[in-house]
Amino acid sequence: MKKAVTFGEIMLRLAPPGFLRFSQTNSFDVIYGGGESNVAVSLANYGIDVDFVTRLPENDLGQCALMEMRKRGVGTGHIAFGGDRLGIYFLETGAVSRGSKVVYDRAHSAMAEIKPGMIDWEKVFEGAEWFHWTGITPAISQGAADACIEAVKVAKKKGLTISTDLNYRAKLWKYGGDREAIMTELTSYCDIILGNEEDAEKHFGIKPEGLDITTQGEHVKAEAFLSVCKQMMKKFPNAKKVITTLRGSLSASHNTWAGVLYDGKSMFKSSEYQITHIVDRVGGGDSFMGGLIYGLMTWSNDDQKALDFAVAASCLKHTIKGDANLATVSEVEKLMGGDASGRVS
Ligand code: KDG
Repeated sequence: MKKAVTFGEIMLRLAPPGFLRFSQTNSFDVIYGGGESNVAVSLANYGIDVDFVTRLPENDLGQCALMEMRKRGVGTGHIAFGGDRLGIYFLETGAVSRGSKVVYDRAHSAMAEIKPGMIDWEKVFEGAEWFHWTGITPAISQGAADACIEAVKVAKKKGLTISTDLNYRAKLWKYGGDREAIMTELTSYCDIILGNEEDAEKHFGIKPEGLDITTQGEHVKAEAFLSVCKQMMKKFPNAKKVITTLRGSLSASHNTWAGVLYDGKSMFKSSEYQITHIVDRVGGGDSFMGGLIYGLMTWSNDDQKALDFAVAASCLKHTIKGDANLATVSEVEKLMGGDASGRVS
């Protein structure tokens, strides 16, 4: 069976039930989430042998996060233990004209205090063919950034395919790390780079040419995104594929296409879906990434199919409560097999 590894922080998500505001609620719904654990759950659901690597505190909350991963079929054999706390994030779910709110409580978490040398990457990558990290991990702390650099170096040496979701998080990067330098170094090891136009601009100053996307919204042209992909490939010549998604497209409540994939020669444009009823939009990008990794691992010669699988997987995620996508391959394929512009309700 094909084996993949993801590396990052899993957090406790505490959200007021329904659409209550923080100031109204007397209780929180408990869910676990994190960009890289969400991708691991997607891959496990699709039948990929996947390990999630992180650092957890040796207390009951760390144990709960560990059990959550095990319950979802994700390998936990290389998780490090130590430190005092599990990261938490609070989520107030918004509505169409009132955005959701996220409050992080993850400073000094076990994962934020990880350091190089705490994970035996040679062992982790034995038998693995894919390694995935995201821009969230180096944003947590210098130690997490250094551990991520250590991981990509070993993954590269061992010949794994390395992917990233650039995942710019405005509320992180508070520890004083040089974001552009760190992200440039890490991304230079990647074969597959995913990001939206905000990620490309904030991390690398790359903007779509010839179009003001802030005024164009969803009518933005695929060619503008192709220009982002081309600039990214120029900056990161090791990359084999760059995928640029339209910000908000993976969580939008209207008709939209999600983005383009560029392999250095051809551009593939994603299919279009209408999400008519959103249950939970958190993790839309991670479910896209999980679908994309599965698609590229499964149909190595069919980028269009991999992209279409990723978009359909992301659409289905919006019908599922929680950060992680619990849709199955057959559910995603059923949606892909429908009308070219499908409908999820
Ligand atoms: O992509 C979804 C993630 O943002 C969510 O699961 C929480 O990892 C998270 C983060 O750092 O925001």
